[in-house]
Amino acid sequence: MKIKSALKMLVITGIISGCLCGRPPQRAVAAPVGKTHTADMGWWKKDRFGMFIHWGLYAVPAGVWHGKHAPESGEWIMNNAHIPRKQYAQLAKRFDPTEFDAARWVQIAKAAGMKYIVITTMHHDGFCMFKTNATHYNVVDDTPWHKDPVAALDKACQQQGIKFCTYYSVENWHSKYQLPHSWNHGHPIYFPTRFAVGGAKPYLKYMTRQLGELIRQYHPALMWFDNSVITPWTTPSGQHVAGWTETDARTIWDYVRKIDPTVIINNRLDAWSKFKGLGDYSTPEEKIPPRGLPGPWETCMTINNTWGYVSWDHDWKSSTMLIHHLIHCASGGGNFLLNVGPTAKGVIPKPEVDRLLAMGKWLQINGEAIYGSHRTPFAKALTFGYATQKPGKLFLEVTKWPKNRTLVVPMRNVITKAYLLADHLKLQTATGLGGQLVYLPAAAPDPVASVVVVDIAGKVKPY
Ligand code: FHN
Repeated sequence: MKIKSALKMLVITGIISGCLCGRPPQRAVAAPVGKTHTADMGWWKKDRFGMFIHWGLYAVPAGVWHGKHAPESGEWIMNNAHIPRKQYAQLAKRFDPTEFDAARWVQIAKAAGMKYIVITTMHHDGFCMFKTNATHYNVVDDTPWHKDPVAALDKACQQQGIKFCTYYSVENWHSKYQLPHSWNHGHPIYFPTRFAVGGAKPYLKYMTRQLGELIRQYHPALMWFDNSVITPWTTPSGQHVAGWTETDARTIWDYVRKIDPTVIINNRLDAWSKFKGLGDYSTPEEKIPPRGLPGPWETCMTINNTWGYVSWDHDWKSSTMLIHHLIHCASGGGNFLLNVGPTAKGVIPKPEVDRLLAMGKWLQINGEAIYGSHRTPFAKALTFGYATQKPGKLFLEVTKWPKNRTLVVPMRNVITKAYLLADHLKLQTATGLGGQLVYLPAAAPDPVASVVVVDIAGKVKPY
C-alpha cells in the first residue's frame, strides 16, 4: 500500500478507533491558513469574541434516551444512543420551542460583549433548523412550531448590530447518500459516515443547494463548516467508495466563493486539516494553544461539557476561568467562540447566561485590551498573566497580583506612562533588573483580572 494511502488509512483508523461512540478526537491543530479570499477579515479579528449556539432536535432528549444518560455531548445522542433514523426523526414532532426569543438571545450575546453569533443550521443529525426546499426534514415543515429560528436570529442580529454566522455539518446522519459506519447489535453507529455507492455526487448537489439557500436567504458573514469525516470503504463485492476528498472540499469552497466572495470560511471543510490552506482560519476546540497559532485562529469551547443541551450536565466552568480563557485567546492573537446550548423550549440555560453576563461586565471595563488588540509581543509566558497590544500601547492583563506590588515587564522600552485601565490611576515606573518596573497599589481593582496599560514609544523590544 502506497505511503500516502497507508497514512490516510492510519488517520482514518485513528479516527475510527478513537471515537466510535463519541465525538472525534481533539482536532489536529491546523497548519497556518492564509487569507484565501478578497474579503477583509478585519471585523472578525477586531471582534475577538463570539457566541456559538448548538440548537436542534437533540435538545428534546437532552442527553437522556430510554431513561438512561447517553454518553458524551448532547448533539451526538443519535449516534451515541445508536438511534435508528426513523425513530430519531420522530423528535421533530415534539419540537415546539414556545419560549424561543431571538431578540433575547442576541441581547444576551451583546450583554456578554460578544460581537458575532454562529448558529447550527444543520448538525450531524441532518435536521435543518432553517427553511429549505432541499428536504422536508426541517424546522418549518416538519415540526408543530413551523417557524424559522435562523431567519429570526439573522433579523435580530441585523437589528442589534451583531454579525450573523452559520454552522453547517458536512457529515449527515440522516441522508440516504451517507451510510452508518457500522452497527451495534442491529443499532446504527453513524460516525464516521461513509458515502453510499454513487452517493458522493448527489450529496454534493444537495449540499450546494442548501448552502446556496443559506447564503441567499440569510447572508451570513461567516460559514462555520464542521466534521467532514466521511470515510472511504470497500463494499462486500470489492467496490472501492471514496470518502470526502480534497476535490469535494474545493468544490464546496469554490461554490460558496462564487456566490459570496466576502464570506469568511473556517478550515473544517477538510476534516483533519489535510488539505493545507483550505480555510481562512484555524479552529482548535476546547483547548487554547498555549502561545497561539500562526495566522488567524479561533478556539471554540463549551461552558460545561456539551455543545447541545444536556439536562444533567451541571459541570459549569467559572466565569473567572472563562474570562481568563478569553484573555488567553486574545493574547495569542486568536478569537474565542463560546457555546450555549438552548433547551427544547428555546431558553438559554441560566448558568450559561450568568457566566456570559459576568464576562460582559468585565469587558465593559477592560474591553479596550481585547477588542482590536494584537497578540502578545513576548515569546515566553508572563509570570503575572497575559499581554495584548495596540500601536504604542501594551495591555498587561494581571491575573496574579504580585505580593511585592511590582510588575516586571521583560522589555527594553522605557515606559512613558502607566495606569490602571479600570480607573486610570497613574502608576509609577522605573527601569530595573529584568526589564521595566511598574509599581502597583496594594489591592487589584478586579480579583479576576486587572489591566495595567503601559504607553511606550515604538515597537516592544522584549528582553
Ligand atoms: O462533532 C462536532 C461537535 O458536535 C461540535 O459541533 C463541535 C463544535 O466545534 N464540532 C465537532 C467536534 O469537533
